[in-house]
Amino acid sequence: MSDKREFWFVVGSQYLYGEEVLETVESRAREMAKELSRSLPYPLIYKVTAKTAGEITDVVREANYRGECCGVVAWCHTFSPSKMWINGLSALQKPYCHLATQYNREIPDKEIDMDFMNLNQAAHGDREHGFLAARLRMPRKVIAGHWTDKSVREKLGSWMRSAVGAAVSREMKVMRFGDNMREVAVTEGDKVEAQIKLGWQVNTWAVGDLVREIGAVTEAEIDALYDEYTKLYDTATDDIAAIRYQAREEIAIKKMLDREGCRAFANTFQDLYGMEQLPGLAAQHLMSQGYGFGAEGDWKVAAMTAILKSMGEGEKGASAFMEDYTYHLEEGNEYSLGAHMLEVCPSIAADRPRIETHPLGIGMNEKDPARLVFEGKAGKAVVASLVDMGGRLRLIVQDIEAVKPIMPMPNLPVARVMWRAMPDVVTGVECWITAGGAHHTVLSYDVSAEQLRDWARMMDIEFVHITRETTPEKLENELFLADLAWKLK
Ligand SMILES: [Mn+2]
Repeated sequence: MSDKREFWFVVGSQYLYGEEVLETVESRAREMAKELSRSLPYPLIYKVTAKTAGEITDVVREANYRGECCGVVAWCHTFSPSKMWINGLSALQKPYCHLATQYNREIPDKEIDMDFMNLNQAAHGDREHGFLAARLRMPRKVIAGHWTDKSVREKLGSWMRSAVGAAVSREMKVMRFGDNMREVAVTEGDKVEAQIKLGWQVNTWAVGDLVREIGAVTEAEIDALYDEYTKLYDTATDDIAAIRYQAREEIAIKKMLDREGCRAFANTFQDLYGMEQLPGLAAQHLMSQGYGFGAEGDWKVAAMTAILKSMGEGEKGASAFMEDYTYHLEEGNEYSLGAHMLEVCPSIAADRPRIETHPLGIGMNEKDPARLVFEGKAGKAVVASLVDMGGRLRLIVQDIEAVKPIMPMPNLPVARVMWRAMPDVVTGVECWITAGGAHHTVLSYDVSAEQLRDWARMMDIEFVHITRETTPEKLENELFLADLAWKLK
């Protein structure tokens, strides 16, 4: 994993205007990068005022090579003939954003003359630059507006987070304990395709190795993590031994993940050989630290959970492994209830979670697993599902409005989130099922659909967005055309 992350600012110009203009362009570009960095989630580093094909190729080679460079932001202060960009941009392997801005906000009525026009012609230069990227069919983000505008900084910051998600994806290693749940289709997928497209290294480790690691955890290690649990969560059980066993599991899983550089893991209740409990609290507390998790062997949702977390605040944002469980279909007052057998991340909790222990009806549990129970936050969110369509990956994102659960459900022994899918619950379900979306998703309050669209573009995979405006008819047509387009690609 790369600890340092930054973005590079490359400004287009040419030698036509003379030294003085180029010096002005450079000093302004430095000022802009410095000022923008103050309100962006990652630093924007000024690199070069590009005047030749050689300079552009050099900076692109460097950007490709440097692990800390998560993307390139380009802007043309003056006209910058774009044939000089062909060799460089053709070689670019990092996410690319075209910031179509200009240094001055307003046209200076009295001062404007031909010197001003030559220096400040981004409207002209950015069109030339945009044509070339279009001609190269380059995946890119275009952001327009004055560089000091809040909306421009927010868009750029949001794109940066998507690019960090792309970097995390390329570094992703997923640890699998056990195979997929028997007979389940949607959690399957082509791991070679996932590595080619997304960079994920998805491999398996023996449950027996984990059991040995669990056995080697010391009481002192458990004491320390148990203390942390009690600081963060209320204890609503007398079964302290069950909580301590979850701590033991968490420590063992974390050691194995960190030793192998894995940022996500998947397990299955059908293969817990030698373990007393399905990891519940253990998986939940690991997720709160930024690790991804997928149940029933779902390595795709495990990696996606880690990626969406990395795109949020502090690279471990409010995103959680989620499952659509059951509906409330009261006419005019419909909701989805999301939960899981145990493993929902407490980063999405509305209040302080409680640790509870309850029997678990299915799986290999010898003892009642400890888990965190809480209600999810209210607010706008998305659910995202990555499915393997055979020959390509499809990311399906649906806008949702989470609410405080409309009933207490005192006998439900797991964390729960209640929401209304867009455009409405019933149509939303029709659209989701039409698109082939899974029951497992990542639910995120931190990551927007636009960020996921940017991420899907960076990874060159299909993106389907179900919004307030989506109808089953339009969606069906869109999926049909996309299917043809992706087969031709
Ligand atoms: Mn599940």
